[in-house]
Amino acid sequence: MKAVYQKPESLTSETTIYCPGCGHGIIQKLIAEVIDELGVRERTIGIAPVGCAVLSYNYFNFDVTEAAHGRAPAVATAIKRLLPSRIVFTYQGDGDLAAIGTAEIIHAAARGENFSVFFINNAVYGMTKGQMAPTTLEGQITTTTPGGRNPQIHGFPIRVCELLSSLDGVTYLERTTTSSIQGIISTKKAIKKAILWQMQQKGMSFVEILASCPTNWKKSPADSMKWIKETLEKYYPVKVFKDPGNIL
Ligand SMILES: Cc1ncc(C[n+]2csc(CCOP(=O)(O)OP(=O)(O)O)c2C)c(N)n1
Ligand code: SF4
Ligand SMILES: [Mg+2]
Repeated sequence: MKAVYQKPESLTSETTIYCPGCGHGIIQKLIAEVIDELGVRERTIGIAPVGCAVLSYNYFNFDVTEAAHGRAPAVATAIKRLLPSRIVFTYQGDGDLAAIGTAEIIHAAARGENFSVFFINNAVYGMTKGQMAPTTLEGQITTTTPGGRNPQIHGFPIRVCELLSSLDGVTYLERTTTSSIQGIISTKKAIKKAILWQMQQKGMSFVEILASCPTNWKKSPADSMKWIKETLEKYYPVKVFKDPGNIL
């Protein structure tokens, strides 16, 4: 019988801890499919974050190491410099990358480290029950901003791609979304481009992916997708900031 679907070899059979409708499950499957399609499973090393994706090493069927909160870019720097033939990526949430790990990512980007970053922006600290993240929108209600994020008190949300776009070390930079089938297809293309770009040793490849956290947003999975499209994408436009050209 013809198989119409198979679990990617780059995913284990482990059941994830992700809530129904969570963006992490979608994105990790896309990464696994890309690694399979490029035939690089045996030489891929992922760096897991602190956040809901902390147990990624149980889900990916290739080498994955853990890093202290926000320090994945430092770990990736060391691994890639010591083992340049490996495919190395960090997988980081907004709390991990844009709060506690801000200095790490900016300096790794400025140095033009030759690894890929998958930045999962769900606008909250998911794992710790939905506190305000640097990417939480103005007016967004979280457990630490019960009256809505107020820039006068909490500052303005950080647009990470726009911030990194001024750094010459980042040579491929794109923001994608998971709010629709088309968005998910584009996200997979961006993940593939990032890995291919790394293989050409052209500097840091960085993909920000807008993703859902239905549990902490207190929305159904379907309403979460709608909220990404109608609200999150307004502040964080889906866009190619630095284009490596047609490398797929
Ligand atoms: C040094 C340190 N500080 C704080 C924490 C608590 N902590 C765990 S996960 C997390 C935030 C995770 O948010 P994010 O990176 O956005 O990931 P998500 O769960 O949303 O995917 C924090 C603050 C920690 N584990 N270690
Ligand atoms: S809390 Fe949010 S980010 Fe964490 S697994 Fe659940 S839906 Fe995903
Ligand atoms: Mg988050």
